[in-house]
Amino acid sequence: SGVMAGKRGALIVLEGVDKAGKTTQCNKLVQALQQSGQSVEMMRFPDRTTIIGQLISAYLEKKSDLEDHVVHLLFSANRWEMVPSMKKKLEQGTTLVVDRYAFSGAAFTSAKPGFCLDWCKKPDVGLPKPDLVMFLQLSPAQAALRGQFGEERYEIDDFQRTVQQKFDQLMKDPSVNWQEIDASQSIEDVHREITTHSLNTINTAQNLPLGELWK
Ligand code: Z5A
Repeated sequence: SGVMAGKRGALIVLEGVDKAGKTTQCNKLVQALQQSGQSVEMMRFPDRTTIIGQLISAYLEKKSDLEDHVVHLLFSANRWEMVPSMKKKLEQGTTLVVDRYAFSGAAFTSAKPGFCLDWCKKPDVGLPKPDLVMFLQLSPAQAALRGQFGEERYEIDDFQRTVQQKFDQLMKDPSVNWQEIDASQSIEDVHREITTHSLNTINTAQNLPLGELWK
């Protein structure tokens, strides 16, 4: 932390149930931050472009079957493989806007029979800790108005309700900086709220060390 040391970027995560608008909002946030002169990049998990990501993608598209523990560990490995480049970018002052993270990992697997939330969190313990996690809150009825579920694995009404309950449990953890967002508002209103929270976070994070998740 010498006199010339630059300010680090912020790690900002968007989470939420299916069709809450995470991808829409990540794109808009990145654009807005770029226009305000910030160095910013978008990331998404799963990142389907890597070898591990391709295994996950085939599983989600039901082109392959994987044992439930195995796929959970692959989702986690898909995050860990990005950690060196994430840390480097953050240190260089680039803010990362991330579409889903370890919270989706824990919520989706623990919604399966025979899994507990605690086990599901373990492989992701120590990941770069987000400076802010915005949870886009949308009721199943409101989500239904945005169209049918797709064809991918997990896009089933009952399962999504259980996932929501797991997210509710995760949001009770005060060691994570959660911000709940009412995702039933218009795209522009949600965007305004998210941008305000993000700019505040970018300002406070630059003077704080990057944390370790769930540790
Ligand atoms: N998964 C896992 O199991 N473990 C893990 O560790 C991780 C993920 C990281 C694929 O993820 C699956 O992997 C996912 C979780 C699991 N399974 N499910 N379900 P993904 O990120 O590839 O999932 P996705 O299917 O791309 O995202 P999504 O949840 O379906 O969509 P979204 O990003 O939240 O929403 P969107 O695409 O921005 O918007 C949906 C539609 O609503 C679209 O037509 C928009 O134009 C519209 N929209 C958006 N905002 C609004 C508002 N405000 N009003 C009206 N309409 C709106």
